[in-house]
Amino acid sequence: MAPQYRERTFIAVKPDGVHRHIIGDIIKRFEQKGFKLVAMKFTQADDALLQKHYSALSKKPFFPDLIKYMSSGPVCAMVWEGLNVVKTGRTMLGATNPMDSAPGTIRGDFCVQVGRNICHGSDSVESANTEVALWFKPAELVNWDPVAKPWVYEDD
Ligand code: IDP
Repeated sequence: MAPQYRERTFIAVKPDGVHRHIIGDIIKRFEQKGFKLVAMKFTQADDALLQKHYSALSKKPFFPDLIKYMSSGPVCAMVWEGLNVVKTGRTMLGATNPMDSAPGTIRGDFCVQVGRNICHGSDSVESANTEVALWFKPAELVNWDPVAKPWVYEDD
């Protein structure tokens, strides 16, 4: 498969999304779009993992609350693959603050406040690679080709 179709992003349903039973809706949107699930785990993240994951935000005033929120319950961590999946995944999630997220986006449709915005998505290819490696072992990433592949991609 051509390398541009192999781009990967890290998507996680946050504890509020889990408690509110929105895991299925989020998976459904990525599946319907045509992206391919490569890895998924239901897990309770510890503070050490979350501090690494959000290290770029460690100086923000909301950082302690963010770690508390993200460690307060299970998350559904996933890796999705496909053409332009990082940028498209962010578009599907909507703006960080649900007050600014357009209707039709995941955050625009399912949540209200920035500190309870139900879903994470990598913001660049570089951070996606870092996040995938932080949350998953290489052996947990499944290599497979969906039978629908030629119905999603023109030339592969
Ligand atoms: P992103 O999740 O859309 O990439 P970031 O700026 O990286 O946005 O922030 C990470 C997470 O931190 C957000 O998704 C949200 O849960 C939380 N967050 C961001 N800004 C605020 C804030 O102003 N107050 C409370 N929580 C915030």
